[in-house]
Amino acid sequence: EKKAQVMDEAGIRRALTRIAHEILERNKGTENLMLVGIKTRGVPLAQRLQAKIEEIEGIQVPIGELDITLYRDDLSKKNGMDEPELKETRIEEDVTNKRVIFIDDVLYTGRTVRAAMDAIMDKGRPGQIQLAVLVDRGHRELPIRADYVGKNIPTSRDEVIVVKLKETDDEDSVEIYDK
Ligand code: 3GP
Ligand code: 5GP
Ligand code: MG
Repeated sequence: EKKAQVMDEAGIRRALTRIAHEILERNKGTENLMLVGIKTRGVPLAQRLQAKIEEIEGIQVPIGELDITLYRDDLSKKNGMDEPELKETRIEEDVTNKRVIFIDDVLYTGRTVRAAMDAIMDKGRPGQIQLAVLVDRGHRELPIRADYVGKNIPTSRDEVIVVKLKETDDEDSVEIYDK
């Protein structure tokens, strides 16, 4: 059941424009930057940030993607615990000494990001890893935080944030639903 729309198309666009500027400010430009989208919706968000950074700086930063999916086995189901696992990596550039910025739609427990850090560190030694998310809904289970946040949306565990993007859905919106 839908409870509220918290971001519309213009709100998402403004949040991504701000995050693009924050990324450039914090990293003093584009040197060694690499954007890595976490599938599904982190990938179009990374592409949009890449385009905005190019508009601002005239430089196209490299982009990659990780597919991390919740993995359920009998043991973890019993405990009600799902662990995210890496399914696929598409990162062409060498990550060594790069400033890797993960991009995801929603940050929740932090377990997906932990799996993403494992995956990237298997490929080399990044100089830094940063995290940008469109929505932080709280309820972290690990000591992980985002460096760039579109919007903080305090939620209960019974709620779910539905993120729609034009590239994957019919529109740009962020809505809160009851599970
Ligand atoms: P995404 O791949 O675009 O991030 O996790 C798979 C999909 O399920 C996600 O899409 C996400 O939008 C959606 N989803 C909605 N609620 C939840 C949730 O509570 N946990 C997870 N892991 N995914 C959720
Ligand atoms: P975490 O691993 O931090 O618990 O969850 C992060 C991942 O799960 C994100 O990639 C995100 O897609 C998904 N996720 C968790 N909660 C939600 C939610 O409420 N809405 C959406 N859209 N995705 C969620
Ligand atoms: Mg996601």
